[in-house]
Parts: sequence; structure tokens; C-alpha cells
Amino acid sequence: AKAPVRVAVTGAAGQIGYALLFRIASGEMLGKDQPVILQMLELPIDKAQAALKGVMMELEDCAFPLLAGMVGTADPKVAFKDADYALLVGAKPRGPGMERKDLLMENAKIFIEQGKALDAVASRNIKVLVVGNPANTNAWIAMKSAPSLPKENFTAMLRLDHNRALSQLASKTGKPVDSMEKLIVWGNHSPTMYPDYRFATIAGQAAPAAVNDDAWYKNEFIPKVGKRGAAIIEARGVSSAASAANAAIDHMRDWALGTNGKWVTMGVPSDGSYGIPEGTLYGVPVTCVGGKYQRVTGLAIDDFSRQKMDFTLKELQEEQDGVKSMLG
Ligand code: NAX
Repeated sequence: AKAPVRVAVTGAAGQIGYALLFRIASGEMLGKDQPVILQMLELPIDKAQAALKGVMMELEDCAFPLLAGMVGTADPKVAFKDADYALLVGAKPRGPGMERKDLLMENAKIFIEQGKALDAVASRNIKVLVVGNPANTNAWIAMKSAPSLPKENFTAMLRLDHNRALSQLASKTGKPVDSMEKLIVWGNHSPTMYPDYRFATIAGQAAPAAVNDDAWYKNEFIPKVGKRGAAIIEARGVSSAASAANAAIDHMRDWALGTNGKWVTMGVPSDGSYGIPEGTLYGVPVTCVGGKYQRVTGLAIDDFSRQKMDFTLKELQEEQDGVKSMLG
């Protein structure tokens, strides 16, 4: 049998945590032959710690054969100790009357502390996925705060946006989602993201031809994918949770176990390609093999795409500028 791996999850008592932990423990993320030890972090307040205890009781009650151990804590250095994977879900939500800038700063504090803790105690091969918003900038901050870890170990979640785009294309064309290849979502996990179907195929046919409705693509599809999170809040009264957890599972599973040549979208530090300044945490197409992601290179960028890609880049740069002074 395989040796267990350590999976840290922050915000473990939150709604995404509740949709995520049970799937990790059942083997959906790392495989049905991979035992896991869950190391769960919550805020050091009674209510959060009590809720975490309850989640751990339920995990116990599932008697998952692959769940080899559990740790519940309020200390990032305990949660991240020797961790092989970290899913950073917990973040400060926007409160009433809170400015965007304040939200950025509050989250910067969290991700500086957590980046430092990862730097100090995690496995040198740790794979980090940031889900908590603003996800790209939080991942960038954690990466900057962990100088002894390889930069490529830090990623942000664009997979929910990628999956949303796949489903919208499936319902437009009446073709199954698994007949689609080579879709991309460029940029920031925010309404400025750019879902790009120019290279995609749907059941072997070029996506633009299969859709055959450029006005729909530009005026309905792109904004709809971008505003999907808000539409879920409007309908449910709370933000996406099960679909976000599902995307986190997809992201980590593909990174760890490979995509068999399929393109997926991950937020990763740029290598300077596609006119994205080096280091910027930006959604790009990748394939994964042997526990590593590789960027899809050499794609042509047309004027429409350039403008969309620069727009979402500008937002990311503004976010980075807003927190730069805190990074020392
Ligand atoms: P909840 O408020 O239900 O849960 C968050 C949990 O994190 C809470 O239990 C809280 O106590 C805990 N927490 C807060 N700060 C913490 C810290 N410093 N250390 C440890 N735990 C901490 O939110 P939920 O719906 O689970 O969403 C979590 C985050 O995911 C939010 O920032 C949300 O905006 C973000 N999302 C990101 C998505 C993406 O695609 N990247 C999509 C879904 C979601 O909106």
C-alpha cells in the first residue's frame, strides 16, 4: 500500500471546506489507492474551532478507508507541517461597506502569514492551490512570502471558470462536455477573465464553427461565464460551494495525476510568455504530466484576445500594486 500524503485545507469549516474534505478523504482527488492525512486549519475563534470539530466528527463517521489521520488546528505551522498539498480556501470575505482595497489588505495579511508558514514547515515539493479570493493575488502573495519554495508550486484556481465555460458551450451546441478540448480561460479569477474558444474543438470540429454565432460568443458567453459567480449568489443566497470544491478537486487531481495531454486552465506564475510579465499569477492553458504542469506555448494572440488579456492583466497589476508595500 502507498504511504499516506499530507493534505492541508484552510477554511475547513466553511461551505467549500464542507463540500471538499469528504471528497478528498474518499480518494477522488489523489486516487482510490492513495491514503491521506487531513490537516485542517480554522480561525482561532470558538465558533470556528467548534464547527471544525463537528466536521472532523463527521469525517470520522464516514469511516473512509483512505483517511489515515486528521489534525484540526488554528496554527498554520501545525496545519502545513510536512504538507504535500495545500488547498488555501479560508479568506476574509467582503463585509458591508468594505472597500476593495481594504479587502485586499486584509487578505494580504492572511496570505503573508500562511506563505511564511508554508516556507518554514511544508514539504519542499508541496503543491499549493489558492481558492480564497482574490485568488490570483492571494496566491501571488503566498508565493512571494515563501522564497525557499519553488515558485511553480503556487497556483490559483481558474478551474471553476474553465468548467463553467465548458458547460455553457455544451448547452449551446448540444454536445457533451467531454467532447471538448483545448478551451482556455486567461487571466484573473474575476469577471475580467477571458474565456477563449479559438483553439477549442467540440466533437472534433473547431469550436467557432461548431458554435457558429460570434455575437453570442462575444456578447453573451464571455460575460455570462464572468458573471456566473454573481448569478449563483443571486439564486442561492450564498456563493458557489459544491462547484468550487469540485473545481479544486479537478485542479489538484490533474496536477498530481496528469491530464493525458488534455489542456486545462491553471493560474500560475507567468514565465513572460504571451506578454504577461514574469511572475504574475495568471490563468493560462497547461497540460500536466508527472506531477508537473507545462504551459501550452506558441498560441497566436489576435487583437480581440490581446485587448481582453491586457484588460484582465491590468486588474491583476492593480491588485498587486495595492498590496506590494506590505510584502517588504
Ligand atoms: P465561508 O465563509 O463559508 O468559509 C470560509 C472559512 O474560512 C470560514 O470557516 C472561516 O472561518 C475560515 N477562515 C477565514 N480566514 C481564515 C484564516 N486566516 N485561516 C483559516 N481559516 C480561515 O466561505 P466559502 O464559501 O467556503 O469560500 C471560501 C473562499 O473561496 C472565499 O474567499 C470565496 O470568495 C472563495 N471562492 C473562490 C472561488 C474560485 O473560483 N477561486 C469560487 C468560489 C468561492 O467564491
